[in-house]
Amino acid sequence: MTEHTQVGIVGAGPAGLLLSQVLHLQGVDSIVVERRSPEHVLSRVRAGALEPGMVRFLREAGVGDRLDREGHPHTGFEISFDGTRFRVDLEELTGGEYITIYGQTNITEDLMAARAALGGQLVYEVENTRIEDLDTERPAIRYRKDGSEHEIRCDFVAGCDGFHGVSRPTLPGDVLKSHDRKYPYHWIALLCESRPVDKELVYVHHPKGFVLCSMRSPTLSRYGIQCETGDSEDDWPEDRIWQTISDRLPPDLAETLDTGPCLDRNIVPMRSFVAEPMRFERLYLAGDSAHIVPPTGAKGLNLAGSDVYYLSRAFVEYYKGGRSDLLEAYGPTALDRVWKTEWFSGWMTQILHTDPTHGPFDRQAQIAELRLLSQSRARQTALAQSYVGLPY
Ligand code: RFL
Ligand code: PHB
Repeated sequence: MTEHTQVGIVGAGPAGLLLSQVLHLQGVDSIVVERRSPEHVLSRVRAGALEPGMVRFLREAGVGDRLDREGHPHTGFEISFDGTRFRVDLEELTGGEYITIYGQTNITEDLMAARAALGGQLVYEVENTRIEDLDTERPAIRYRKDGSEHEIRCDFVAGCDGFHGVSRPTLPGDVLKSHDRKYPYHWIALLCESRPVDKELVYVHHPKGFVLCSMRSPTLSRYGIQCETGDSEDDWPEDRIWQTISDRLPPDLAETLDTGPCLDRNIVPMRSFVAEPMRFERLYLAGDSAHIVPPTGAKGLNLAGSDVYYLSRAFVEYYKGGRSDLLEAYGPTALDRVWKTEWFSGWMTQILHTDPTHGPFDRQAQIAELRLLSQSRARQTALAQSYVGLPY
């Protein structure tokens, strides 16, 4: 069966859903195809900290109501190292900006509900997705569903299918350039039924390894514990999780640490990755299909948001204003913000984790950098500006 639309979107994660929603509000048609079931997409916990730019964009997309009601504003966070702790006052250092804690699961749920309310076309549980005829005026997304072949003919394809999707590998080998950095440690990321250690996020540097203390609500805590690259979820039973967090926290926080059942645990490989170009013929990559950041700076979802912002503007200008310059500029515009954010996420990762390949010199230099950061308003201002996100 063949269907026709303006923009064919592969992937119904936050990038694909947000793109189809924003396009719809501007009168541009799309169809989204997704490999998994809606329940599976919603079961992925992942990100939680939203930049103010992302919050504004979600409101603009008509999915700001629950976010404004249930999201928690955070005007600062703490960094703990070498027996001391300091606060980075985001609001004061950036002239009033702050981040909002609101889970990716909620955003996805809100977007799914908004798409359904507006009659959005989403096809779940597709198999064998292929992107073809890119060198023609009407490329095709072909897939199998319920045992039969389907085809979507469109003007453009948006590849929003994450790191393991089919969009990026569709680019010819002599066009695609991949830039990759792997870190010699992973995280075990957890969502636990327990009181968060603090009102604000705490990033803990410790000789035995980093810990992120975050939260979703007053009774749900989110942790990221630095672990070894060979570890699996089975290596981390609950008693080991709580003992490790307690050992690495500063003593006053360890004393009041609340424990509870862990509802979700996931090994997260720490890597930085950028694919170039983000556009090839009529295929446009957005979100994790084009780039990955280590989770330390909380940027993965926010970067997917800025890609979708640039791409939706470009499609709308093309259809409404007959302009193709924004479509041509999409790759370089998005990549400029991606690379700056890659730099920040890599820096934040490297100052906070204990690198097993480091010798005594690098370890001392890392502590010196944290001391400089704790003492310098200029350095904290630079950190705060990147943490709340570059403007778009
Ligand atoms: P997603 O969310 O991966 O969605 C892509 C969607 O495409 C579907 N798909 C296909 N559909 C059709 N045909 C195919 N052939 C397909 N192949 C794949 C997938 O099923 C999926 O539904 O990418 P998107 O939309 O670009 O969104 C990006 C964010 O999800 C991502 O950047 C963040 O979640 C990254 N991330 C984190 N970011 C943060 O900012 N803070 C975090 O704490 C954080 N934790 C995480 C994370 C990513 C994780 N991964 C990738 C496993 C924790 C984990 C475990
Ligand atoms: C989260 O709450 O999931 C989170 C917060 C901050 C980070 C990474 C993840 O740096």
